[in-house]
Amino acid sequence: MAELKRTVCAHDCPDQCGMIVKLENGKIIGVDGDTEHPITNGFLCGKVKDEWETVYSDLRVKFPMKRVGKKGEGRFERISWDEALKTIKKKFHQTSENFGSEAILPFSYAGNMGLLARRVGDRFFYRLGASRLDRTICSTASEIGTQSVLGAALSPDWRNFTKSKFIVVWGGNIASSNVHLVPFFKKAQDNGAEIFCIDPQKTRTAKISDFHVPLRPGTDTALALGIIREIIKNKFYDENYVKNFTNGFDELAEACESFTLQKTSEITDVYPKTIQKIAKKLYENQPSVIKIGIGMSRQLYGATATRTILAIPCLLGSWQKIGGGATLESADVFKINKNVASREDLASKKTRKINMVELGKALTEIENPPVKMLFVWNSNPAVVVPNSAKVIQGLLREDLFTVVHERIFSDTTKYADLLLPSTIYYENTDFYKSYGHNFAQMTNPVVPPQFEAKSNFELFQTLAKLMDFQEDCFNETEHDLIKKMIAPWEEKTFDDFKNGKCVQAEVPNDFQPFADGKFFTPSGKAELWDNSLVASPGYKPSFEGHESPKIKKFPLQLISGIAHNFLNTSFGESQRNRKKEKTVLKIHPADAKKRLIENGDTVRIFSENGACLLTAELTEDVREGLVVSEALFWNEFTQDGKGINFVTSDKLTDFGGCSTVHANLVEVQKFLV
Ligand SMILES: Nc1nc2c(c(=O)[nH]1)N[C@H]1C(S)=C(S)[C@@H](COP(=O)(O)OP(=O)(O)OC[C@H]3O[C@@H](n4cnc5c(=O)[nH]c(N)nc54)[C@H](O)[C@@H]3O)O[C@H]1N2
Ligand SMILES: Nc1nc2c(c(=O)[nH]1)N[C@H]1C(S)=C(S)[C@@H](COP(=O)(O)OP(=O)(O)OC[C@H]3O[C@@H](n4cnc5c(=O)[nH]c(N)nc54)[C@H](O)[C@@H]3O)O[C@H]1N2
Ligand code: SF4
Ligand SMILES: [Mo]
Repeated sequence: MAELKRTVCAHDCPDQCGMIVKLENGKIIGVDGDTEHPITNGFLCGKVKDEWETVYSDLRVKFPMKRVGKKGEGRFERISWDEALKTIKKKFHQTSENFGSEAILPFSYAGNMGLLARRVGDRFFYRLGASRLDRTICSTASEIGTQSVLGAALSPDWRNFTKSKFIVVWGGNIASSNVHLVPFFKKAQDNGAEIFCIDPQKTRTAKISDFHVPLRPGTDTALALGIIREIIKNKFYDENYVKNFTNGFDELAEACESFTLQKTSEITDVYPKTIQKIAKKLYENQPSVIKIGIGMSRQLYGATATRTILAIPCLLGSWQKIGGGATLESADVFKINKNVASREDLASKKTRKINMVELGKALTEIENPPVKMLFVWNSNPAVVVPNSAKVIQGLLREDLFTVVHERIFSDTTKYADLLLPSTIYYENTDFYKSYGHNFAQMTNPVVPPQFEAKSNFELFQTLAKLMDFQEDCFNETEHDLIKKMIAPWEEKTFDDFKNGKCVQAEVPNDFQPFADGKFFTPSGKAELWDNSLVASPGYKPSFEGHESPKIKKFPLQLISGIAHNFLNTSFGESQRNRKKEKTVLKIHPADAKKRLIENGDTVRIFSENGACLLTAELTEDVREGLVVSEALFWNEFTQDGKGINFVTSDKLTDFGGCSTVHANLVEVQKFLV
């Protein structure tokens, strides 16, 4: 008899789908989208449909293991949990005694988005006195840009967008990265709304849009200022809203004054008429909404670009109509007490912070103390971190002791001295809040942990006991901690979550943040210009852009946006998914011709930083001067063992210390064997 159970897709995806899992004799036999989840609406993306098979497969790390081969070879021998834990304890003590506890570096990101899975490691490492990790690889530029204008990351309910009349998708490839937002936009389109897509490449999203605006990478601030100038010049802005609910209008008006249609067009390569058209449609076809991608902010001035774009709905007052405004992230709609999980108060001193984007440098350059022990979970740094050559050089160090807690054998596990088996989300109790929509959900295990796997939660509670940490929190169960985290909810309690159904944040169905003009900045107003968090929204040419002196030597701009059939590196383990993706470099035929490159040729792409081999795909989907390689193929499955992050740099954004994986000047040449 088949049995149905609920769970949540734990991948790092804003859709955070509710899932219905089908079991027979206690074993998973299939999954589907939850029809009762208003955003999932009964369908899952193609990536996740077969992922449950991994639960029972040999791709999994099933038991604790120790390295028997050379670092990087990936040869291991099974050991007991008891032996693994004793080794870890000894290494923690030895490292702390010989080099100080800051020689230990925790490294994790978002392999599993459960709040417990992501956060419980923090309390353990605070208590241990380890170095801290600044988790900046994805969205810190976008977040700081948002905070500076709005003071909170809030989104209108996605269902409102069926009522939108004009939609701009700005620097986000939602047809791949946010597939459950698309049906709401499509419905609007069916009702007559137009979708404009502002993206240097003709993505899947551009192809389902009515109009594609292929601007030059890194010039969004200039484009936004050009649009703002049109809005102000033509008095398209909402005078009342601006007067009552915003600060900095005069300064913004002055700053955009020089961004004439002509100048904006020269910088962005967008026709003056298109700039006028966007401004006019945003004003006339209200409710108008701008969907801002996170990807776009991984340019050198990504925080400034995000904040400048966000000034537009504040000028138009477009938040006021259902389906208007902007949508980026929704994290602040949930009243969650994260501190009870992270527990910074357990740290006896403030230890140094290491930016995760600079892992390569941290492992090869820093002293006092050098990193001697690396503890990785929930992440695949051998692939996801830019400047891979440095990262791998560090991971190969004989004097570095690396522990990796993973669900599958990955590129990173190859460098582990000690490998620990992690559960897969079907096996966990956890709590999930979307970062895109307004629903949260708790999960109960669908099946028990398979083999000898431990969840992140269980691992860190076990390690705390091993290290004799006496604080009460290390005896908490998952339910104890979830109850504490959701305590600030006013109307909902643990009982509302425990059956695993999705629960809406405490906002109405047709939630429109900022409709009432209430912003969450210190002044309570939308800050169009304030520079206390992010410098004033002025355009600066990017050192990795078309106005850089470097362009002579490296004339092409590389973007390595997301792949449709992977989720970062997840699903790269699946042959089925790998077959659907290609390790190609998309290049415009004119750029290929100049380099005597033909379709299907092996090419070498290189930057100041490093190089890798890809197969050329000649296509007009990328503009001249742009090349695109979709991320993130595992190093193992590339032609030369090098993924695209061997080319990208560890430069950081203007604010937020975020990665700049979409900002790279490169050159490409035919590879002759
Ligand atoms: N299928 C799939 N879905 C995913 C992921 C995945 O790997 N695969 N990853 C998940 C994660 S972790 C995240 S953070 C999100 C990311 O979701 P997105 O933000 O949609 O992803 P990106 O592809 O990084 O960037 C979006 C677009 O920005 C464009 N872009 C780059 N530079 C610029 C620029 O200067 N200006 C403008 N206007 N556009 C620019 C790129 O061409 C790209 O099409 O997706 C999540 N969903
Ligand atoms: N060039 C380039 N680089 C990029 C990007 C890009 O667009 N271009 N995107 C960047 C972005 S947006 C992000 S968010 C990062 C993503 O960086 P990561 O978060 O590191 O990437 P993932 O591949 O999502 O997940 C990492 C690993 O977590 C493991 N995992 C899953 N569940 C669990 C669990 O419960 N416990 C443990 N211990 N492990 C688990 C998975 O098996 C997987 O190997 O990459 C960044 N790197
Ligand atoms: S990866 Fe995203 S779209 Fe796919 S099932 Fe998971 S949450 Fe849904
Ligand atoms: Mo991300």
